[in-house]
Amino acid sequence: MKLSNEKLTYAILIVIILVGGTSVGLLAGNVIEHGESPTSSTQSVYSLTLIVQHHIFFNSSVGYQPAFFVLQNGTLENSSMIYVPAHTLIDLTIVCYDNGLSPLESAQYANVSGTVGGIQYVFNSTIPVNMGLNKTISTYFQVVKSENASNIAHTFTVPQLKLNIPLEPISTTFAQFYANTTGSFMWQCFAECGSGPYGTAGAMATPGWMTGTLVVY
Ligand SMILES: [Cu+2]
Repeated sequence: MKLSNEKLTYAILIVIILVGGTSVGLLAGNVIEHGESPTSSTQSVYSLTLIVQHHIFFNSSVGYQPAFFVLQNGTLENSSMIYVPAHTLIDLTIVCYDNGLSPLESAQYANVSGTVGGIQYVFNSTIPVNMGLNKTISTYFQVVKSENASNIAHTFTVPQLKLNIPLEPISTTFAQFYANTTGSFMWQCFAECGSGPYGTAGAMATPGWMTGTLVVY
C-alpha cells in the first residue's frame, strides 16, 4: 500500500508518540527550556525527597531556625541520618518552603555538582505543590548548572561525594545522582542560615537541622 504524504506524516507521528511514551510531557517542557531529559531507564531508581521548612522552634535563646526533613510515607522524619543505596540512581527532590536568603560560605556552593549531567531542574517562583514530583508533568522549569549566589536559601551538600545542590527560596529542585561508595558522609548546608554572628551556629551546627549524616548502604 502506498501512503499519501499526509497519511505517512500521521503514521510517523503515531510511532513517535508510542515510542516516546511517558516522556512526551517532559520533552514538551524541555523544548521550552532547551533542557535535557533526566536519565530515563528501566533500572532501579531510589527516590529521596527532602523538605526544607523554616520557622521551627529551636530553643529559647536562639528562637526559630530552618531545618531539612526527610519525607517518608507522608511523614516528615528527622534528617540527622539520611539513607540511600549505593550504585543506584537516586531521584532527589528537594522542596524548599523557606522564603529567606542566606549568604553562601563560599561562591563555589552556587554551582551544581555531583549530579547526573552536572545539572538540576528548578521549579522556581511557584508554590511547591508538586509533592512526589511527577516527572512527566509539563510545567515550567529551568535546567540549572549554577544558581545566582545571591538567590540561595540553603544548599544540600555532601563534600566527600562532591554533591552540591543549591536551593532557591520557595522552590522545588530535582536532581539525580549516584553514590558509588558505601559509608557515612557528612551532609551540610553551606548557606549561613543559622544563628550567631556568622549564621553558622544553631541549625547550621545541629544534626537533623542543617547538617547530618548521609549513610550509603
Ligand atoms: Cu541552610
